[in-house]
Amino acid sequence: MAGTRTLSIIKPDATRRNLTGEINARLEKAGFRIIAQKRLRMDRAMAEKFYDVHKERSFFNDLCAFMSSDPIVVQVLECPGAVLRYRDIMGATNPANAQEGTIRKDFAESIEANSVHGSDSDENAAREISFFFSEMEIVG
Ligand code: DGI
Repeated sequence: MAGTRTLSIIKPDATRRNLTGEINARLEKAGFRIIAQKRLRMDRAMAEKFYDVHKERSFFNDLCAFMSSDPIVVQVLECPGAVLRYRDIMGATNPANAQEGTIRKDFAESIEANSVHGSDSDENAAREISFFFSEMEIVG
């Protein structure tokens, strides 16, 4: 079996700094297959819908403004145990707390502009993947 899936987003701070290729190289070296990928710009309403679970949080408005401030690259990643594996190589939400060698430790600018998103459970991965992709666009 090829593994399970997670939803990844290369965030606006990373696309602005031309880091898409570097992040993709890390993902592939870590054993992920990028089985779907597209670049798009979310509008504010789309960001609010995607982050609906955070709507009561103090940072919700800032987060939605940031995520719609520039293009993002959304991806479906596949490998055994994809959700946990990606959380591992992504690093802690706040780059100040992220382990050496993680994507956020090496690239994130702040707790908000933290370069990448990864789903936090298989259930959320399925929901987030279908938010951005149809099954036809995912080629394993
Ligand atoms: O799953 P994560 O992205 O690691 O973290 P999360 O699901 O708790 O939060 C989602 C995003 O919201 C996170 O990547 C950046 C932003 N965020 C989280 N906590 C804070 C925050 N933004 C600000 N400005 N302040 C926070 O405390």
